[in-house]
Amino acid sequence: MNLTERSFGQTFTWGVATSAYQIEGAVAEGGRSPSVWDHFSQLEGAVLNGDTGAVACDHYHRYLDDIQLMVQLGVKHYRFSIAWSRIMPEGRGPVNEAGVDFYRRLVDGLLDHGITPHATLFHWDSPQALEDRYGSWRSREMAQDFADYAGVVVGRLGDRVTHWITLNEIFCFIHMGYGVGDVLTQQPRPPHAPGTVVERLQEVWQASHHALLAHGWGCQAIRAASPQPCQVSLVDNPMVPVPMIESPEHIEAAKNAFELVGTNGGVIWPVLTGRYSEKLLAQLGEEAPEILPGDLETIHQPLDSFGFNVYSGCYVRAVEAGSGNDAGFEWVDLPKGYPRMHMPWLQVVPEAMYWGVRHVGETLGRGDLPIFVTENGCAAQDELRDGAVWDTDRIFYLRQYLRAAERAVAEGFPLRGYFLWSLLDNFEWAYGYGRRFGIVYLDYEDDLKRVPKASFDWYRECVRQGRVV
Ligand code: GCO
Repeated sequence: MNLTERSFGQTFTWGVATSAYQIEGAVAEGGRSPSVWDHFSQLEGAVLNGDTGAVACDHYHRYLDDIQLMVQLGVKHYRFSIAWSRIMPEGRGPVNEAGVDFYRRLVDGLLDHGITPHATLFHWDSPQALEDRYGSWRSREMAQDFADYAGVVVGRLGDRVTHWITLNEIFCFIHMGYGVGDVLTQQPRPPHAPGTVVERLQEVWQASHHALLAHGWGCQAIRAASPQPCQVSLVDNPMVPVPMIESPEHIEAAKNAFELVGTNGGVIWPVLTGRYSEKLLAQLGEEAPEILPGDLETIHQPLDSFGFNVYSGCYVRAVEAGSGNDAGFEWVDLPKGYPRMHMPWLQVVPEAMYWGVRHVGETLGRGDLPIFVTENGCAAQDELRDGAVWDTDRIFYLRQYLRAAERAVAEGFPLRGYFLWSLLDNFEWAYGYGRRFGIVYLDYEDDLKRVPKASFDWYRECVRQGRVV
């Protein structure tokens, strides 16, 4: 490969990503009502150091400065999320126009600088009012309320925004937000909001099914409300089985694993194929969700692209002959010294970028669907020294993943864009501000001053040259 050519081509979408609760702050301003994350983060022990998103990066007030950072970075695309409880404080019914106006100002600021907005309608911060009303995703009503909310937003911003994402990562807000345990004591509390303990796994999968319905009805609401042609997608973080060695038998094993690992068979299978994985349903048995007639057709909406969030992966190998293992794959446990970034689950597995794209195309048979990496990045132990952060470890991580993305593009897979997670250090959910994912350092000790890291300069050069540097 000629090292100077734009290996990602001229039309590749280079961007950065954030989410509302993680960066906005101003949680009680402009008519916003509490979200489940406002409530959850105030619970004793829920978030490291008792951190909350009350102030976060103060993006609500500093969004023009942050847009200037994107201009400096040279990106033309920005993925952010809209806080449902800024738009509809009760979760349904009355619309808070001041909340809409904030996003109108943000979007106009982006467009004024030639940056295309990509709006995620739900990135976990649903109104606490709906948790109080019917237990959020435990109720099928949540799906309809989400669709109504989506219609309200698109009806007001659809003249400016043409790239819409329904939900971000069902696994995280359902399968980490609801857990099986002692309902009376609500222990063990799940690590994500709403942090609800249920009696049976079936209740978790039923909530997951309601989220899929929200995606389906949400797609329909977006298309009905948009005043112009628009792009609609789902963002998910499927677990990615990576062959330990790229040989036919281990590749076959990875393909066998894709359907059964994590929640893939219960999320991207129904969304992208119109059916739950039969193998998963067989495994779940009585714990499977109740699927009403028409549900699968609702869930399986035509999409303009798939948003793929990728951070790590899992290695698999071929089954030993005569082992009696009929799953068609074996897990390869990571040795304790395996390279990892600053999160317990963030093992460095760059091939997950390539195999995730390939599995969606080949294993799932959706080679027709454009894919955007809507999140990739890492937490690192950044240190501000003499006004600089030389995060060469983050550059190492990102360079390896982007090289794997380059391979997917070179092999003809429909990878069309990359959004780095994240523009700013921000509220990292249960880890609060104790984990830094940004390419811009937030100085929490000095008025949230923004300090571009070395990775910011590196990413700017990748974007400028259209390749991995
Ligand atoms: C996710 C979320 C982000 C996280 C990021 C790092 O993928 O979990 O979309 O909000 O902050 O991934 O964990």
